[in-house]
Amino acid sequence: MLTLYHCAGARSMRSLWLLHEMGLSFELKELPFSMAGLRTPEYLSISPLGRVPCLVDGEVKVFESGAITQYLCETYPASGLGRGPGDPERVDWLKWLHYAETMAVHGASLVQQKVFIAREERSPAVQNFESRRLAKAIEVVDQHLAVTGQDYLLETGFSAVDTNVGYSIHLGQGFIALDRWPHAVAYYDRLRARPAFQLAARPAPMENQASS
Ligand SMILES: N[C@@H](CCC(=O)N[C@@H](CS)C(=O)NCC(=O)O)C(=O)O
Repeated sequence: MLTLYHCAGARSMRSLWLLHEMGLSFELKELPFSMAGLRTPEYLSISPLGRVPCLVDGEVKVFESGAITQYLCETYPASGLGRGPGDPERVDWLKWLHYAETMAVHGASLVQQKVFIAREERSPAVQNFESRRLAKAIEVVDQHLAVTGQDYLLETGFSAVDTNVGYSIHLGQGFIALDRWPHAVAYYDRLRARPAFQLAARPAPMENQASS
């Protein structure tokens, strides 16, 4: 049985979205997004920094959302959402998988700057800098889609890397209006229309919530 540790709206949404896209059955443990919720001895034994996501598959414990994407695609290949060694799209698949995190660090920094850090300690300079770097990162996706004319990141269509990059755009659009990038807007709309995205974006039902 697969178990995913998740906080609503966090990077674990990538893994939740992918699990739904793959049609795998899993148990969802939703944790409160707080020090108390994430730094319990039980959770730290699974995820050493006490962050989400973390996936447990029998004896296997995987943290890092990119690694979870790769693990799921390689261990449960039937969905066809991965691109393994030897596949002509392997390098592009890996590139976008890791690029997703390059994008997300700017969004995460903005979450800290605009939500978690005490008002008097927030820095307009850091907020400006991170916003500009996030904008550049979104522009790269927009330009890729414009030049290739593709609906998704890979030529052959939707794949797991769209869940990783798609989440980063989902996070980023909370801080930056996307309207200057029409191809990124169309891409985000396409992703949002997917039932699996909608399942991952909604709050977890009570019976799926972890007791800790
Ligand atoms: N690179 C990691 C980042 C994990 C991460 O920082 N997750 C955030 C949520 S988006 C978290 O758990 N934050 C809680 C904390 O830092 O205490 C991944 O992609 O899984």
